[in-house]
Amino acid sequence: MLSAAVLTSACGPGKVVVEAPTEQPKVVAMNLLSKEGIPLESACVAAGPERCFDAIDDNCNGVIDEGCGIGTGLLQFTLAWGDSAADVDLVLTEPRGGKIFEGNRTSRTGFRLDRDCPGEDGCHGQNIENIYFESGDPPRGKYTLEVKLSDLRGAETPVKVRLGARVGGQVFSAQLELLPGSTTDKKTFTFEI
Ligand SMILES: [Ca+2]
Ligand SMILES: [Ca+2]
Repeated sequence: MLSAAVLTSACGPGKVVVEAPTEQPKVVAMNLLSKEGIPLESACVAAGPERCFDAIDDNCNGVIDEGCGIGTGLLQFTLAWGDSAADVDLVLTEPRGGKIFEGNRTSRTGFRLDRDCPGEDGCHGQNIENIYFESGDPPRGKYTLEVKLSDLRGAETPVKVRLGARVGGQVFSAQLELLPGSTTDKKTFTFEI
C-alpha cells in the first residue's frame, strides 16, 4: 500500500519584497568639444585611494573627489588649482540658457555650485570650484562649460587648473593653463546629453 505523499511548502511566512531599483536616468555625453582644442582624457588610471581637491577621480569609481565634503552627482564639474592666489571661476550654461556660477549658485533644474575658491571658508590653499547635479533628470541638450581666470591677484602665470567632468558614467579630465589676456584667460567646452 502506498502512503500518501506529504506536501510541504518551502515558502516562508512573509512575502518577498522587491525593492524598486534606485535607477538613475541614463546620461551620456555626446559631441564633447574643446573650443581651444585642449585634449580631454577619458581613460581612468587608478592611482590608489581618492585624494581630495585635485579634481581627479583617483580611484576610478566614476566620481570626482568623493568623501571630500563637496557635492557629487550624475553630472559634476570640478576645478582644482592648488594654492594659487588667482581667482578662477566655473560657469555652466544649460540648454535653455540658464547659468550656474558664483552669482547664481542654484538652478531650478537641479544644478548647484557649492564651492567658490579662493576667498570662502574651507579653501585652505586647496582651491576648488564645484558644480554638480543634485537629483532628478537633467535637461537634455547642449551645455557649455567655461573656465575663466577672473582675477590673477598677483599669482604666478600660467595658472594651472585641473578640470574634472563627470557626465553620467563617464569622467573626463583636462589640464588647463590660464593667462591674463583676451584669448588666453578663458577655456570653453561644449557637450550634449
Ligand atoms: Ca573617485
Ligand atoms: Ca580626487
